[in-house]
Amino acid sequence: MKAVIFDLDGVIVFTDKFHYAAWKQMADEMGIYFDEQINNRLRGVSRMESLEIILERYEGEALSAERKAELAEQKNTAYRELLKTMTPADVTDEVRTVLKELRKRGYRLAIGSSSKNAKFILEKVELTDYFDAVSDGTNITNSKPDPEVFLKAAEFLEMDPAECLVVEDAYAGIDAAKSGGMKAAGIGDAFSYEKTDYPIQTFADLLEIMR
Ligand code: B16
Ligand code: MG
Repeated sequence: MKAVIFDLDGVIVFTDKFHYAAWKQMADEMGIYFDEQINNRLRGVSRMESLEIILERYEGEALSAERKAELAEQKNTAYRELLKTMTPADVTDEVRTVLKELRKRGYRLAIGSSSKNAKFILEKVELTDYFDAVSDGTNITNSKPDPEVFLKAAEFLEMDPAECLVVEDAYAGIDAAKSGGMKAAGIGDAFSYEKTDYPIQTFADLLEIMR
């Protein structure tokens, strides 16, 4: 393997608490039940698909496509306000050290995130320069478990998918990596997923895989 493609939320940073707070605000206003458990199902899932999951509990009149777009926009505005509070301290020393070491070893590094806010987050935590490429929600039409976001990342890096390791926390992300012909390391939730090639307990375990 010659390159590593990292998922962002749940691997490099932990923005799920902000997603939760922003969706919760929208759900409360709409009178929709929403809790942390439902929020877990939104991991790695696109914004509009996340909205559909939340709307499973909606009991009012059918919503038009325009209204749904409006709700997603309302959530994103609240979410971006929360993202503004992020600083370099939101990335652990372990993550920074491992990224630097992988680069030193000659690996090409990319981000493969479903988020349309990925570049904004990388700027806030001052990680932009650590990556050779960013593939995110702004350059794809199909989100995870479709492999598009990772295939694009490989393309941006000028690598063959078989030369890439994907690091993911979500089942949908592991599925995406595997159907794209890549190897997958699973952290957090994805640690115990049977499709994960390399279960990792901590980020630093990557240094054992990528020798
Ligand atoms: P946005 P990842 C994903 O990021 C999040 O895990 C998921 O909860 C979110 O809905 C999705 O990005 C879209 O985010 O609304 O910012 O475009 O894990 O793929 O880095
Ligand atoms: Mg994730």
